[in-house]
Amino acid sequence: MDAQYITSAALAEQLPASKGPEVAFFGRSNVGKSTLLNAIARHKNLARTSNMPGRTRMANFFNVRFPGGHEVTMVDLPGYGFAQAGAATRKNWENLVAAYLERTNIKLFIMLLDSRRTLDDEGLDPVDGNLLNNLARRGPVLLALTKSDKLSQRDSKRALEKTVLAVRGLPTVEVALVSGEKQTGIKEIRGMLLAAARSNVKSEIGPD
Ligand SMILES: Nc1nc2c(ncn2[C@@H]2O[C@H](COP(=O)(O)OP(=O)(O)OP(=O)(O)O)[C@@H](O)[C@H]2O)c(=O)[nH]1
Ligand SMILES: [Mg+2]
Repeated sequence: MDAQYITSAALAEQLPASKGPEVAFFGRSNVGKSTLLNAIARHKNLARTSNMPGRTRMANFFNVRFPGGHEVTMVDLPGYGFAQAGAATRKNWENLVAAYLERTNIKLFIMLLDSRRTLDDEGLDPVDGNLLNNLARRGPVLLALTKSDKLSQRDSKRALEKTVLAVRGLPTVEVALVSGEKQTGIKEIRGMLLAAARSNVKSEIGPD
């Protein structure tokens, strides 16, 4: 598959017009969104990664094209929950995300959570929980537990089990362990992207 940067939007008004199926990536600052996007695209630097939380303040759009021509857009939404972010930054995030969620061409939400957090905490914290509920109401969600390479096999299994329990009331949510570093779960996500890309194919039977 082939991936290419299209454009970025800092404000709702800058969002590009909907064009074909999209897969949207959500998650806290520093959770590993850009790293995951790069791993999916087999590209070292498609989406910029950094050690500085809050680096990506824009929604970034990337076009993915599979052999055979099916296409899907990956959308890297700005990270949330950055402790030092002020009220204005938070408001801007809310506006941008609310405008983005108006789109009807989103086939799948991929929400990232740090696998170590889900291991420590009792359930999801309210900020993550609210976003997950909101996304799960709108469509299928893959809850991706990131940086699983930082946990032992035993602990990552526990993190997965705890998270599955925490979301058992949400039928549209699926949970998986991922690691951009170790390529865990990446093949499966590529498969989901291809399914989203294919969903765009118009039925050959029916009125024209
Ligand atoms: N060990 C390990 N480190 C990771 C993984 N994914 C990301 N990281 C590290 O976590 C830090 C943040 O990663 P990013 O991909 O930039 O995170 P982000 O979610 O895009 O962050 P913002 O754009 O600021 O919202 C970087 O130092 C990455 O190298 C992973 O799977 N394993
Ligand atoms: Mg990023």
